[in-house]
Amino acid sequence: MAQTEYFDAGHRTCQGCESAMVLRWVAKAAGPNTIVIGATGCMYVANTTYYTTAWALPWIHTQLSGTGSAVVGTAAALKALMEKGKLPSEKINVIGICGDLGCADAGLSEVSNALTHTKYNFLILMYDNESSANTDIQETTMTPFGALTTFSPSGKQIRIMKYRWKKNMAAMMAVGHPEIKYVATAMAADPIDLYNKVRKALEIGGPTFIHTLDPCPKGWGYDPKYSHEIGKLAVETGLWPLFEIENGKFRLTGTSARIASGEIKRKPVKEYISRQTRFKHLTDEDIEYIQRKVDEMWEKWLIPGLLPLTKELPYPETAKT
Ligand SMILES: Cc1ncc(C[n+]2csc(CCOP(=O)(O)OP(=O)(O)O)c2C)c(N)n1
Ligand code: SF4
Repeated sequence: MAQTEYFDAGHRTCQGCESAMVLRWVAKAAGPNTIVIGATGCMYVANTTYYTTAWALPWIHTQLSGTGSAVVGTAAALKALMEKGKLPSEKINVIGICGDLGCADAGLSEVSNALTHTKYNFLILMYDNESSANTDIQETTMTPFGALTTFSPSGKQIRIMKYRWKKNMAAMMAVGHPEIKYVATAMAADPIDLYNKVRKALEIGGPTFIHTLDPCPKGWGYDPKYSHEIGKLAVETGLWPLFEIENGKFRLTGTSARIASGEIKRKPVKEYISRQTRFKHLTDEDIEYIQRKVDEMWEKWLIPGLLPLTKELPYPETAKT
């Protein structure tokens, strides 16, 4: 594994920021022949303050929803310049990095469009701190059920403002783009798994997509020293299944694979939820609801984390007649 850091000291993310750790591992896995494209968000603002940057790689800033077009444009330009002999022919990684708002909400159409451009090679990495963190922890479609944000406070009349379930982004990208060769979920608390997935995504060719879950001490409300522990709990409780889909083949990885094989048991979701102040207003009943949803995903879904069709596929009554 490379010893050199390509995302180094000098950034201004909060102490314990797991998104920053994700970038560190992504940069390490990608190496020096890489162009990084980043959408506005914490990972732009904190990493490229005027005249300073933590990146030891060429870096492009794109507007909030522009990741998809910027990666396709960059990959296409590199390909054309190499074909015309204006650049030496070599492998240059193109990585687009966007937050959950910039990728799953504002930038979704561009990311989806980019993932259909099969003749260009690039990776889109969505770092998911489950909020629009840079603009002071606002709700996004990736904010989990019940979480407090500045847009979803808890009040006397309404306890839970974010009552909708988190969008299943990696699944959407995998199922919705049939030609994509690599889709994975990951987290910084399992860096080797993340490193290997980034390497695979960059080697396999064509557009690829990785979704990381990134604990954010500021938005989630815990002491920064627990970031890795909180990330691991998300996987151990089954809330965040780690998987990869390589050339259409699904495989759970790490702790999630051990849960699926029965080697280890899922921990109760309460162990994850009770550690974060964003869930402090939830009652036991609310937590039981979350537990039921997670149990359903593991026990009834065709593929945990991916295919929400239930195993007992209902046979339409009309088909019998
Ligand atoms: C079109 C547009 N709308 C709003 C903003 C303001 N804005 C800047 S960063 C940001 C939040 C981005 O959230 P996310 O993509 O989840 O990344 P994070 O801040 O969590 O790292 C917003 C709303 C903007 N820059 N451009
Ligand atoms: S607010 Fe959260 S995502 Fe943003 S820099 Fe701080 S810890 Fe990282």
